[in-house]
Amino acid sequence: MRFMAEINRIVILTGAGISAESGIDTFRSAGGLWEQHKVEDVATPEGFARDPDLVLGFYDLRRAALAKVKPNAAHHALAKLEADFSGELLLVTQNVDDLHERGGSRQVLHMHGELKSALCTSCEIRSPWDAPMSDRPPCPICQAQTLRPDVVWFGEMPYQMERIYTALGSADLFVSIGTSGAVYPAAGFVQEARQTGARTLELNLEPSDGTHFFHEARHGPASKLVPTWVDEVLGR
Ligand code: BV8
Repeated sequence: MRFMAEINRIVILTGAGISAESGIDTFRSAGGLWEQHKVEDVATPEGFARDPDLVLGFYDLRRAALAKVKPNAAHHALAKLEADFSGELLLVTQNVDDLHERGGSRQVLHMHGELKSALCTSCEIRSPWDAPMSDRPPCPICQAQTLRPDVVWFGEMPYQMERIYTALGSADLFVSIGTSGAVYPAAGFVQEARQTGARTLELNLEPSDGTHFFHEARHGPASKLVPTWVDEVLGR
């Protein structure tokens, strides 16, 4: 790792692996979410149009499960980094859970949306949401019974891409935590960062699909790797 004093602007990308030790299923490991359901049935606009009850039920279960899990040491370490790091930090997550926020992070960019948010397909306004949608509750804004999970499905544009690319363009360190590097555009962020001269570090249980793009890769559980790395950055 380059001498820490030169690190002023960090971009972090997290994926399902950072929440695995909290008890939330990842997508592509054995028994993961994509083994229980076909992606095209539950994570595409076409699947939602075809069978809205199946999709609303899938997200209702995942939303309800949040009450039974809690942040782990990796989430808490990133919150400590946000509080104590004197430079600029952008935390981008592909996760739709709220464990970063419950772990103490105050600025979290959910590029694939959030379970605890509802998007109305009539007025297109987002509202904080923590209840089921299968019973077609009315939109808090326009009352239409047309709420959908505020998550980015395959074929849909992830959120705040402009802001992410701007941050990648001026980062001096990009860290990828707990993601398989299987889904774009997130999987391409490491290459964006390298093009602008950033150092790149992968913290993951095992080598990801894009591990060869990283200057450095450390493999092991996030609850061990992330606190150690945060202490390094904070010079502890
Ligand atoms: C888009 C919904 C364009 C919410 C998800 C080429 C270029 C660009 C796009 C494409 C392309 N080819 C295909 C595409 C389209 C597609 C895509 O990438 N497909 C893939 C499958 C090839 N991408 C899209 O459709 C994206 N949109 O491109 O729009 C566009 C342009 C113009 C106009 C309109 C549109 C949208 C992608 C978002 C899809 N939504 N989820 C939800 O239900 O959660 S994706 C889903 O997979 C998750 O959101 C997650 O973000 C994503 C990646 O999964 P990971 O988080 O990495 O989880 P995974 O299980 O895969 O891996 C976990 C990792 O953790 C593993 O490596 C494991 O080893 C590690 N791990 C496990 N335990 C631990 C651990 N690590 C540390 N500690 C542990 N304890």
